[in-house]
Amino acid sequence: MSSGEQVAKYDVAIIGAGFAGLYALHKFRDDLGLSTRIIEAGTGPGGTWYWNRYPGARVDIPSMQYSYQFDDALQQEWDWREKYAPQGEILDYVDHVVDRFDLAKDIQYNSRVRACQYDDYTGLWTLTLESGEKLVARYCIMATGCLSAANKPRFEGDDSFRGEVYHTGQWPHDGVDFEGKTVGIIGTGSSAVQAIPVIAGECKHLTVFQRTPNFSAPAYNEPLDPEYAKAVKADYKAFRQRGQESLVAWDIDMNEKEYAEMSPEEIHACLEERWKMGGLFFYGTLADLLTNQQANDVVSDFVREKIRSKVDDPGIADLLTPKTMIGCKRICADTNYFETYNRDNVTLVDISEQPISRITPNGLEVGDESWEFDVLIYATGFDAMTGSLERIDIRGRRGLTLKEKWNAGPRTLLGLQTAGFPNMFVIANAGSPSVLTNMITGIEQHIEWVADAVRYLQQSGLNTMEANLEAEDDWVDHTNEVASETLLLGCNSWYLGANIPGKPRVFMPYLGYPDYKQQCNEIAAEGYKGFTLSSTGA
Ligand code: NA7
Repeated sequence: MSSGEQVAKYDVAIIGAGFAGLYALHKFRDDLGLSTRIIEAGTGPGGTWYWNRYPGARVDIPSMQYSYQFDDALQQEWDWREKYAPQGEILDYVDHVVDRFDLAKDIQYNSRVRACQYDDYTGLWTLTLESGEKLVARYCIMATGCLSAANKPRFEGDDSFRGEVYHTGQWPHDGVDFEGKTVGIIGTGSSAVQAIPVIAGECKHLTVFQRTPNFSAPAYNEPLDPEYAKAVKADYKAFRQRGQESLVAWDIDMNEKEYAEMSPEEIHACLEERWKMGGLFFYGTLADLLTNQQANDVVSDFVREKIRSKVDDPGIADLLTPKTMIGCKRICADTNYFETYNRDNVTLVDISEQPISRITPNGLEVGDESWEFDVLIYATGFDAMTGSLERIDIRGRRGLTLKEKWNAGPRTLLGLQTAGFPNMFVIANAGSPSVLTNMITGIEQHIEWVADAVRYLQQSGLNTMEANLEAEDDWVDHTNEVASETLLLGCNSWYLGANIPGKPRVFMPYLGYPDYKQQCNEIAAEGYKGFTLSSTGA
């Protein structure tokens, strides 16, 4: 930094203007009275919902629950239009929140953070933007999201394709006109499951390249029943409380009985009933769905049968039927996904044994077969959770990089801090329930915990908080132990980093929101046990 250079100074710098960053700004600026700035790469707020504009994008948690609960007036005044809000409606809500809490004036858009460097002597973080601009802050809030770093696998010849190329996670703001066009899509994860039925209805022909079929339950999306919304609003507190007590941080109306406690007839009736509830409610079938192989098998087989019954061609039905356990990856919530393969203008190509060989100027090749199209869509997901953090050059004490520190997988205490990186707080990412829950509820819990911690520091005349290595090691062991009690380690998912070649195989999220929250509260009550609180710099 040259001596005459003007560098803006803040108490708190927040990276990302998604749900986490926006609430953090409100909390730190308006409740704690700290000078706070959000740096955001996009041209508007919304995070994941700003980028993921692909056709059919919508939330898979009911809108009445996928929203902030920190302000009762906000939840009373907002009216959701659909049971599962589409991407545009979620952005409307985000805009409303930005206006209501006057957040825009402290958000710097169009600014991607290239590096964050901690100074051991001053205890301050310097953020360097891609433009070269720098800013300094004592607290650094990484609200960078879990599904932000798009994964675009490289294939031989991938620059040679002459048509239009898109990634579902970086969709153009003006949309894509598919009329009269032939389209190829790689991937059949949640994004593709939502996009495929819509694109098939708009384009001339759609070819789907599938490596692994996915479990999906119908969403039964519809306009939100105003009477239902009214009833929820009449006692929103109790409704939210049920979410707070749930394993996944939203009211899923969980069946509390395990496999062994029910007769086969009862299980079947329960499965049919859950299928009618649809979407992620299907996680609530049996209490031991993710911990008992027998329970999982019976639920998996039920959904496999449902899938087969929807697809006319038995060969295609077979390809679309998942062989893995249900819940290995997040169950998708779809609208006519499997039925779309009954259309004349849709072709399914199995690439499970013979991967894509190369991209060509007109399409792609799989072994000896070539496929041609005008538009190529990568629905290939994300370098989930850690990806968005590791794309920033983050350096903590004595220049230690986060990348080096997390070389063998993310290491955190409560998912909130990592030793060697004082005053850096990571929101809803690896080491916390995050993606296994209602993200917004998890985010609010995190921000409130961090804000309380900063308030505690201030009241104690201190300004620095850092996870202790030993406590962090214990947390990593505990997170692994919790995951090892489930079936989730035995199959491939992005929870384990398995979708990114070379990424360490570590189960990243923490399973169990209420337990997690209780541990956070206990640690705070014990004066932030496991963290070192101190004073650094002036
Ligand atoms: P996902 O769920 O990670 O899905 C990505 C899809 O892309 C999946 O079907 C992958 O197959 C496929 N893929 C990835 N790389 C390749 C290559 N190299 N070749 C062929 N196919 C590939 O991402 P989404 O965006 O759909 O969903 C992300 C989350 O958003 C989701 O979990 C919800 O929480 C919401 P694979 O399964 O790896 O064989």
